[in-house]
Amino acid sequence: MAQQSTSLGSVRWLQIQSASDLDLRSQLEELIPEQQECLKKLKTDYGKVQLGNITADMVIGGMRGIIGLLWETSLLDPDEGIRFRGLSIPECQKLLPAVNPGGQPLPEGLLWLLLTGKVPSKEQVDALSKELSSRSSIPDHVYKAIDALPLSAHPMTQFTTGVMALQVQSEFQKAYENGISKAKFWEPTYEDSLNLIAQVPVVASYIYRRTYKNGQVVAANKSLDYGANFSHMLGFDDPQMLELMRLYLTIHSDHEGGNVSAHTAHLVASALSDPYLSFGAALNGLAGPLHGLANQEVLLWIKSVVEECGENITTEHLKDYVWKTLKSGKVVPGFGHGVLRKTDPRYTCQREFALKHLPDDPLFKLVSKLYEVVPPILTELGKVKNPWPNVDAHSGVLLNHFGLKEARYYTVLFGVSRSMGICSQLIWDRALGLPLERPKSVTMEWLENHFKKVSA
Ligand code: AMX
Repeated sequence: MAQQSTSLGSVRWLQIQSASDLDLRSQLEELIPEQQECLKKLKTDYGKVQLGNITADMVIGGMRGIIGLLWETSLLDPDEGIRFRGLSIPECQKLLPAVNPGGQPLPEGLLWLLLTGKVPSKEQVDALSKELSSRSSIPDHVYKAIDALPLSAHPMTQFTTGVMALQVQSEFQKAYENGISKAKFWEPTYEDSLNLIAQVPVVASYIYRRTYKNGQVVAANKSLDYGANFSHMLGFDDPQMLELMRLYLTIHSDHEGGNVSAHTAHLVASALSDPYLSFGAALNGLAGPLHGLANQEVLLWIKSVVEECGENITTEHLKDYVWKTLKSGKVVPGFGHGVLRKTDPRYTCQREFALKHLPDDPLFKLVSKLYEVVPPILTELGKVKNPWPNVDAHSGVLLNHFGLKEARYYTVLFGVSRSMGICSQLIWDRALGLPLERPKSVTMEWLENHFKKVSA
């Protein structure tokens, strides 16, 4: 096994694998005892050391800035953006295996990285692609559960329903009922997680075809990689769209632990709910407009601009439109973030993709114009902590360009990708034996009395 130099700093386990070791699960079997020891040592050495101060503003303001979770798979820097196991998005684009040299990373490679902290070889990624493909069959009752919903049901409602119907197969639930020992919890969690990650594209594409293409389902092509096969099952085979899907699934996978969907999964799983229950809960959080649904909202909002003012709207008119949105008490979707304080690198890499593949697309041009117009306006408002665009400001126009135009479906794509980040961490939650999550809540009266007492 060749060791990569540590020039990328914080990457703890970055190694290039030899082609011989193709089994992801056996990699984890090696890593888990090592990481359990690390956590034990951390608790012994620093367990009682204080970590920051909590103010009333943080308690009232949605726990912003409170360090309160362990999340191993990724870390978010307010200025730099996301790092997956220490690797930034451009580093992932450079180091993770691709179908073609210099192409977009294969999402299976990212999954391997998230789970092990190691950059996989192309052979390992190919083996994982095959494994996911072999785990992707869907029991009939799942389709029936989805079909019980009207076609008008929001695709995210259909998606959660599908995931909940898959839950009846949970290996973790069965093992728990059979009295599995705590030390082995991670094993059925791993099985459920890989099954779930393998199954969600099939369920998601079924929902798309059912809702928008008269139920004409496209069969899987098992020779394709995970992202390409998903795009194929949705009905899109343009090679550029396949590359977009690989990029899309890679960059939406994980965004550390405190965002609504990741935190929800972690919280629910802390009650030893299985990965299906936990991921289903996460999807319900992702379906909120301040979180994952923002990608739908962005495209609908952009289309409303075009409808009212045309594609060639002037900068001055666009400014007026943004102000009109704000004055009607709405947010500008796709801008702002709970943690980020600069342009989201997930936005930047999508912009680079657009500049390369669709520079003349009129909606891309509008998105570029918004990049100039919106931040100064949000800054002028005076209260917005981050005026810059986030991931959702860009994804819709790319999908729209390649024919995936149904904005109400977009959050499902986000959810498919998020299964990789969330499930990777859930496996580590069980491997590290992380406990039930139970923060303390207080009332306004409690806070008032507390501050009176401490200031007396
Ligand atoms: N448009 C208008 N107002 C905005 C704004 C935006 N894009 N972003 C923040 N603000 C407002 C907030 O609503 C808040 O107003 P209030 O004090 O009157 O309630 C004020 O600015 C301060 O908010 P903040 O501390 O800067 O942001 P936050 O951490 O509370 O919220 C977020 C972050 C993302 C919910 C917010 O920026 C937002 O609503 N953005 C638009 C929706 C969006 O794009 N969401 C997707 C985020 C990425 C993701 O999860 N997929």
